[in-house]
Amino acid sequence: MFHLRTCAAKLRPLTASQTVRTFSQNRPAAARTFGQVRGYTAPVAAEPFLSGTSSNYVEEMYYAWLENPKSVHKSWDIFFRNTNAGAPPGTAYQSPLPLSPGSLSTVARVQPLVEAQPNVDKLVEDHLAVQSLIRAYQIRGHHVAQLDPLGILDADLDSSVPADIISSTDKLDLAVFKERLRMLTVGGFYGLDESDLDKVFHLPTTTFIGGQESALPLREIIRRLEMAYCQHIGVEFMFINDLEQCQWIRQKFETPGIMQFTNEEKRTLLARLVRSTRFEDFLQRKWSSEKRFGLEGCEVLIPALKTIIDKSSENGVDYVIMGMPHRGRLNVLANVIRKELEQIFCQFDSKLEAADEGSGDVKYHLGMYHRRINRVTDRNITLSLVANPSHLEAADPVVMGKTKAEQFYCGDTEGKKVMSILLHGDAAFAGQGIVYETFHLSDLPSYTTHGTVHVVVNNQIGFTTDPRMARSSPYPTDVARVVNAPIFHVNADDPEAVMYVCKVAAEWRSTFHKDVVVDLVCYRRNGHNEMDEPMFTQPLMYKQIRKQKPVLQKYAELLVSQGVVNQPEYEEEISKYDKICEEAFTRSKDEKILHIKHWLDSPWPGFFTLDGQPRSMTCPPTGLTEDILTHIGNVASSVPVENFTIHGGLSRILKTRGELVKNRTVDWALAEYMAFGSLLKEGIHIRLSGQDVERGTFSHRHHVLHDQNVDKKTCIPMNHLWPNQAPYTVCNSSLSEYGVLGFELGFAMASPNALVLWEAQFGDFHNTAQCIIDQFICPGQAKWVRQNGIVLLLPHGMEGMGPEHSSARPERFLQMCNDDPDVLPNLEEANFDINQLYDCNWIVVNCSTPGNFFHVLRRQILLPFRKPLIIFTPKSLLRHPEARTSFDEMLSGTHFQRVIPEDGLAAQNPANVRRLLFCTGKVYYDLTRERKARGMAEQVAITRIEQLSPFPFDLLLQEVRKYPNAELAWCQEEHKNQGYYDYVKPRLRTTISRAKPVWYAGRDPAAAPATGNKKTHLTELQRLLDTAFDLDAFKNFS
Ligand SMILES: Cc1ncc(C[n+]2csc(CCOP(=O)(O)OP(=O)(O)O)c2C)c(N)n1
Ligand SMILES: [Mg+2]
Repeated sequence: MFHLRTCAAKLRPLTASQTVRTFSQNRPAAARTFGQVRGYTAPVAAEPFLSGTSSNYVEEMYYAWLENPKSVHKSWDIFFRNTNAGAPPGTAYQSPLPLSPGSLSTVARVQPLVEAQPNVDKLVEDHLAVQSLIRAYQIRGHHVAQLDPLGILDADLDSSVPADIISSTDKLDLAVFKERLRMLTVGGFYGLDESDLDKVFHLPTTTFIGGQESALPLREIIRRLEMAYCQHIGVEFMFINDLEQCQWIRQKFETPGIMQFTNEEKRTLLARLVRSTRFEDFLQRKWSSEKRFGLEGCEVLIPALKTIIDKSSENGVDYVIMGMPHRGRLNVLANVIRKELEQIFCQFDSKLEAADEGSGDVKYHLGMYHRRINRVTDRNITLSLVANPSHLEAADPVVMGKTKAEQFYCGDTEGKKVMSILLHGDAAFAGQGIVYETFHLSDLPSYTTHGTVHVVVNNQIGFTTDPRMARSSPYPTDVARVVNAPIFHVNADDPEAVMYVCKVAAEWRSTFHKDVVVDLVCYRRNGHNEMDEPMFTQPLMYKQIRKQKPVLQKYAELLVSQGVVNQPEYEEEISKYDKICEEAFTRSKDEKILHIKHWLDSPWPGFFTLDGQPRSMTCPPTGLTEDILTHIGNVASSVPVENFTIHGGLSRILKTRGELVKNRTVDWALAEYMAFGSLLKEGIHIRLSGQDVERGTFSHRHHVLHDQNVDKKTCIPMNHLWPNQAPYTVCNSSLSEYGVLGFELGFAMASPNALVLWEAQFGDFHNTAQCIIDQFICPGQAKWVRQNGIVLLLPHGMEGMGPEHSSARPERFLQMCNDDPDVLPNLEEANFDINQLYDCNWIVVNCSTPGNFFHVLRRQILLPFRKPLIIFTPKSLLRHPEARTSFDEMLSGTHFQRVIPEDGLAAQNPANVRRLLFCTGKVYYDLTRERKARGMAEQVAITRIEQLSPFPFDLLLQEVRKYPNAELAWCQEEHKNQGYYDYVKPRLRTTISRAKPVWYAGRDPAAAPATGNKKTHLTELQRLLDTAFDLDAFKNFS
């Protein structure tokens, strides 16, 4: 009786047809399940015809019925159906039919009770409850997983405990499982009670906890969910909007027994932990007072990265580009990228001199590039760690851009061969907005790298700041949810759990080509650096840390206890690596000089000579033949021949372009077209990126034509210029400056044979990308001996549009130029102009003509080296009728003019010239208009400085000498404390050996870049023009 009722209770939630299918396939499993519930104690004495001795018989009947309901007598069939459907005790049984053929009423009497079953509601409710319970674990299980090796914060700042799956905050106490079970059931959240624990429930298709079984007792369901979601791995993924992806993850974490490692794998893991741990120990022993930002407390990072790389290599990746902050960087260089140890150790020697040009950087910022065989997969693998500044997370978009470029150059359109891994600190990952900007690039067609694996060294502290004061989100990784990236939190003191999530992360990336995050919840054994005292600020945490056994020791003990290794083998592994370190240390003493070049993250093979020098120190002329100019001009003014409806307004613009070509002239847009189109012909890839660049903020460019009737039907004529031309990429970016400029800088790092341009919507917006400019573009070569030819197009000009859209802040770029204002260089030197360019940290220009803009873009590629190029570009000049250039100034033999000298009446009779005005950019047109209006063409000469930096001392000296009787003045439309004045004035004075004053005609100093009042703007302009042409203006100052 007792036992049978157990059967009935267990059967209840299943329908006969379902059980037949499942149980007949898995008879042994079913039998095992059956056995587990024998102890069930529900009151079941209600079936009058059953006794304890008949239970075996009933059980047999039951199995037979499961196999085939027709194989048992009809009365048994009805009985099992009824009990299965939840018939209350005593009602499931109905007497067999009489032997004589029955009347109709008899037949009616033996109809199964199922349809009329009163407990159907309960049955459905229980089933739904179990499904909800499973879902609750999938969604919130990570909140109760044991993630924190210290058992203090548990990585999850959301202190509320999910009412449906947890009862205690003491997550390290294994007894919690029992307690949770009790809370779940007794008065629990889902209306289940303790008596339901041994009932068997059919599992939904959205779980894999059943393994081969499709039904399990509730107790086992909960146990398995606990195993999958509440141990050392916390999986956050249920926010992902894609069912297939969710199923994939569930399968990876729920399938019973899926987390298995061979002994070989365990030994490899131990060996990697040995290296990681002993490397830091070695540095600590040798240089105990040096900052190295050691990995102690997260030693598992090294095997974690190696696992990601191994698995990715196995899946076809042969180039991994990495970016990481300070923490554990030396260890990664040594043990992941395999930089020679002596090269690392000699960085600690303060007596070594630097061998290369440049000022260098501290050892924990340097990059690296290395090609080797992956020992696990036996495949070639190239690893590159991008050099980075101190600014945390700033390298993220740079790594992405470099990855995109490497994918582009090897035709890897799906990211199967090249991938990136980004490492983060917990505080920085949560705090820095650039992380968010970078995530938003991850799925954009022209920016995607088809998935990045993010690894967070979550030591639960940022310098001295507790996470509770450092972020508002429960986890430091919540930012990744925005792109539906799964997040695997893992207790870093469980190396096997870490290895498992790293494998899954790599598989995820190679399956779905989307970002994924591994959150290594660990601790920081020392202070922020090795000199810091952490007890000042985190006393309790550090008391716990002092008690914490190192992970290597814990894991070694585990493997010894499992018999996977023995103690001598383990000790041998340690002394082997210690010996390697000692030998390298001895060799490092032979190093006489430091070579920063050894730390280059992006070599450009073939571009330089073998010893890293430019192949020449000349630059060919940048002009083109008339045919080429005409051909590009024609294409630039064309529309697709067939089936393409172009906007009427645009066709007028293109027609006007056609007219310009016919007249052999170019405006700004056409000049840019000519430069791009010709470089594409020469095999140079061009990539123009930024907000709204396809059309151009000022609607002048129109590089992408849109069919007016068909969505997404576009044409990029630039890509149809020449047979076998290089591809042209023009892409509207997300509304980000920091992220996108960083990305383009990274793209430009990969190859010298591409013109990579970033255009700001208005020049001043570059200030939200200041970190990329200050930390990478300006000093990049000096710090990391790495050249970069990125071009910044910064719309600039005082046009009465208010303070925000006027200034690209030229003063900032000029202030950061490395040429000496007080020293006149040797102007007689051969190739003075090229040498000057070679020595500068970046080139700053403000072109006043389209033709010069064309030349400077082409020069950027024809130079035998690469320097960043900052161009202040015009707004109103884009359509100014005088801002045109004839083909004649762009033909073969012509070149970029660093200075455009006066060529009017004043130049014909220079001795009569009373004033030589120097200026740059658009104000030139205001000045010439005013000069004309005042009839002063003979008295005032106007010379344009087109290349501000490096400063064209040579050409300007010629200009000054030409006008011996002229006083000199610098004229700018910007305010005096802004613009170019502070840069130009001392250099002009140096040019003339301080023989004359250099006067100023321009706006007064101001806090804002421009007035918001149109009238004031015009008054200021008139005033500066008055000063420029008032020949007595400076009399009283002389
Ligand atoms: C953008 C930026 N702001 C501030 C700092 C100064 N700083 C250096 S390390 C650090 C704490 C970083 O904490 P976390 O990201 O958790 O990395 P951890 O040092 O703990 O590995 C801070 C604030 C910096 N390097 N970069
Ligand atoms: Mg931290």
